[in-house]
Amino acid sequence: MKLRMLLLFPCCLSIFLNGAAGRTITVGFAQTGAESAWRTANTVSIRAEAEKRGVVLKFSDGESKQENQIRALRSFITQKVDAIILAPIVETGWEPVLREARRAGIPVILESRTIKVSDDSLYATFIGSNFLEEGRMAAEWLVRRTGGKGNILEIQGEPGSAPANERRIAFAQAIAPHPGLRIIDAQSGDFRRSGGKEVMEAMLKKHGRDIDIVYAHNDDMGLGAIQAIEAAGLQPGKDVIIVTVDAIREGIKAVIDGRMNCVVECNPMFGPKVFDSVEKLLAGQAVPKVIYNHDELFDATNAAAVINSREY
Ligand code: GZL
Repeated sequence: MKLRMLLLFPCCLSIFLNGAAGRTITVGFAQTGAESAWRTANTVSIRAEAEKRGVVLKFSDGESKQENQIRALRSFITQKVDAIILAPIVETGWEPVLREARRAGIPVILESRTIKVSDDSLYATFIGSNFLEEGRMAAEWLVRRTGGKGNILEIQGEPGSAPANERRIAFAQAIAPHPGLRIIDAQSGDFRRSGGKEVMEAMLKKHGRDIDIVYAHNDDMGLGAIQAIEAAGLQPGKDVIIVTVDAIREGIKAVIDGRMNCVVECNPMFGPKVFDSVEKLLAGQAVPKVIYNHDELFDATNAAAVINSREY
């Protein structure tokens, strides 16, 4: 009877053959660290979904260092986990350890950041936002708001990370047709609130009132920049236009209060999508190479209407 049932339903057969039927699966999760409120929310979403699905999650905090993440992946391979989730801090340097995972037959799901590899079969899928689209959305909002004029300070994310690289590239491309909008300086704040504050303090000393606009690659750095702008006796949102990415609740609140002007969403709450992909892969089913989350944009016209419904 059982074999006939399995032959009738291939998906059951593949789950049975994969041994996933009824067995508790173990997943290794190499997180970047806890650099921002966005990251904290992302970790909460993935941990909660693992709990909900009865998955044993082995969590590693990379403390913002790639070598820690590579060490964690090697440990997961030794422990023979069923799947690996990786939030790659930077885009490059992953091929050797991903080849080891492939040799061990362990699928790797990238979440929240992409990588550059010569062979994209080294990972099963990327789940996260389209950072190029986010950079374009931020730039196009700014063009509309400023009429294409103003000096921009860019406060960038972690050097070498996909979101920092792509938010920079797409933003620059989108403002290029408007020569009145000029990036007069740029520096990394590492996606950290303290980094945004320190960069803003230094740039106010260097450029004074020549800075009309701040484009920060995430809300945390934008919120840090606000602290420095206010400490300098200026009004963020008025004397300096602030455009950021993430749309954490505190960022949307700053838009409502007029201290920031535009936040492009980058939703971190995709734990369910991650584990849907894990389950499909372990059942021998194909998953798309890229699974993009949908991102909105919030400014003074719509921030108040959405803040109470925000998950993070
Ligand atoms: C985006 C994510 C970025 C966020 C930052 O998917 O990797 O890293 O925009 C976070 O807030 O630190």
